[in-house]
Amino acid sequence: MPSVSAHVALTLAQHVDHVFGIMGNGNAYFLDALLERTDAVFTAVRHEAGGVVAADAFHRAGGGLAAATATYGAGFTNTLTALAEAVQAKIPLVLVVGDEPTSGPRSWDVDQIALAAAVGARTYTVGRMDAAATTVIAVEHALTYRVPTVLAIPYDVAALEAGEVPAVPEPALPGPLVVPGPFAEAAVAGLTDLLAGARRPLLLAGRGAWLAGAGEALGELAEATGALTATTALGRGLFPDDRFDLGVTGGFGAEGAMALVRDADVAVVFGASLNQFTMRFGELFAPGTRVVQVDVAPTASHAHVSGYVRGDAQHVATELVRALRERGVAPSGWRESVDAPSARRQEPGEELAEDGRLDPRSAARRLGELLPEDRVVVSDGGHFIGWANMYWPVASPDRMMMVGTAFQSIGLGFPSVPGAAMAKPDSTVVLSTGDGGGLMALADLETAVRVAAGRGIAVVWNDAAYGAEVHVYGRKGLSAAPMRIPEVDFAALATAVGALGVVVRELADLDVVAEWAARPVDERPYLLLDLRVSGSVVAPYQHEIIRVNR
Ligand SMILES: Cc1ncc(C[n+]2csc(CCOP(=O)(O)OP(=O)(O)O)c2C)c(N)n1
Repeated sequence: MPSVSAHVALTLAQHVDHVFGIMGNGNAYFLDALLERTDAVFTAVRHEAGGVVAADAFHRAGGGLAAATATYGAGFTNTLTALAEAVQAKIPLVLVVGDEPTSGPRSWDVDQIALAAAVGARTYTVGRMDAAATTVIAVEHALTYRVPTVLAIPYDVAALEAGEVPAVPEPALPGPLVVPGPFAEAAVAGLTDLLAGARRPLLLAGRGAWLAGAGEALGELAEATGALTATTALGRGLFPDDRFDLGVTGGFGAEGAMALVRDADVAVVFGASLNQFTMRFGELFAPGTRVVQVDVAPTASHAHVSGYVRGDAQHVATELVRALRERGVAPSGWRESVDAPSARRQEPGEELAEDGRLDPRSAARRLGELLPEDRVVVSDGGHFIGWANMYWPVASPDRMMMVGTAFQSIGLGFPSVPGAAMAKPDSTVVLSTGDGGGLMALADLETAVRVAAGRGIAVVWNDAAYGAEVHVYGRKGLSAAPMRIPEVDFAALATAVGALGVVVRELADLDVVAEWAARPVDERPYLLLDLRVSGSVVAPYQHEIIRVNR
C-alpha cells in the first residue's frame, strides 16, 4: 500500500518533472517513492540551498514548475536564503521537506512554519488522509501567486500507509489580466493618441512582458510606431528586432544608448517594475519625457510615471497595434534615423590593467565572441555582475538569470547551473561568478560539473577580493582585510571534481573556449575559466551606486 509520502510524490509528479535536493530522515520515503514509482527526474545537489536554487533556475530558464527537497531541521534551515530569493523574485516552486512529528517537537526540531513565514513562504502540511489534495493546493498556490510554497511531511506520518492514491482535481489557475469596460478602453485610446503623436517613441519592456508572452506583439508595436526599444536586465532579448534595440537600461546600459533614452518624448513601459537600477536612480528619463506604464500590478510603481494602464502586456500591445493600424497612423521614423547598434556598444577595455592582471572588459568582450550562441547565462552576484550583462547578449529573457539579486545574496551561482541545464537540455549553460560567491557556493561546483559536463562553462572573475566591498567600503577607508581573499586556484578546484580547469591570464588563453566548443559534446568535460582579473577596473553601474551612496 502507498505511504503518505508516496501520495505526495505521485501527486507532485503529475505537475513537476524535475526535483532537486538532498535526502535525509525527513524525506527518505518521499524520495524513494519519487524515484521508484514516478517518471520525475531527481538531481542530487550537495547543499540544500542548491536544491531550491536549481528549482528556481529551472523555472527562470523556461522549464516550468520544479520541486526541491530537504530533510527536516538543518536540511530545511539550509534552504532559507534560497527560499527568500525565490519569494522576492516571485519564482514558483514547491519545496518538499520533512517536519516535526504531529505529536510535537523533538529537541532538535525548530518551528519550520515560522521560519518559512519569516521569509515570506507559506507552508502546507500533509496529514494521513489528505496528502494528495494538499499537494495540489501547494502547487496551485505556487503557480497562482508566483511564489515558492513549502510542502511539509510530519515525521510520524511519512511512512504511514494511506491506501490508493486518490484522483484529485487539477490546480485552477488564473488567466491573463484583461480589464474590460469603458475605463480600460479609454486608457488604451488615450495611449493610442499619445503614441500616434509621438515623434521619438521608446518602448521599454521587462520580465513581466516576457511572462505575458508579449515579445511578438511588442515587436509589432515598435514597428507601427517607429519606436526604439530597450529592456530591463531581466527582459534582455525580448524584442525580436535588435537593429533598433538600445539594450539594457540602467547601469548596465551603454552611455550612447542611455543618451538616446533621454531623447524620447514618449516612453511606454511594459511589465517592468522600474526599480532603482533600471531607472538609473531617477536619471533614466529626461524630465520632459512622458512615461506611461502598462502592468498587471494595481498601481504605477515609479514617481516618473504619468499615465498607468492596468492590463496584460500582450493584450494591451495587441490592442494598441490594432488601434494604430485602424487609424492609419504612420511610424515616427525615429528608429531608422539613429544607429542603435553603435549606441549600445560598450567600452572595449585594454588587454591588461595597470597591475598586469586581465582587464575584465576586454575579457568579457572576447568571451562574448567565443561563447556558443545557444547559451543560457546564469549569474551569481557581486561587482562582476556587470560584465555578462554588458558584453554577452542573449537571445531571450529566459537565457539570462541572476538567482540571488532579488534578495541581494551572493553564493547561489554554481547550483543555478543544474537547474538551467535541465530546463534547456540542448543549450550551453554559462555561469558568471566571483571568487567570493564561487567559494560560498563551492559545494555545488561538483553538481555543476556532473550535470552540465559537455555543455557547461564557468567563468570565475577572480580578483582575489570581495570586489563590491572594496569599491564601496575600501573607498571609504574601512579596514581592508575582510575585503580580501587569498588568490584561490579555481582551475585546480574544478579539476579535482572532473572538470577542465584553465587559468586565464591573457586574452589568448581564452582560445580554449573555441577548442572546447569544437569537440563533440559527449567528449568534452565541464570547462571552468579561472580569470585572474584586475580589481582596479570598476564597472559603470558600480560608479552609479558609489555616487548614490555618497
Ligand atoms: C550571502 C551574502 N553574503 C555577503 C554579501 C555581501 N556582499 C555583496 S557583494 C560581495 C562581494 C562578492 O565578491 P565576489 O563574489 O568575489 O565578486 P566581486 O564583487 O569581487 O566581483 C559581498 C561579500 C551578500 N550580498 N550576500
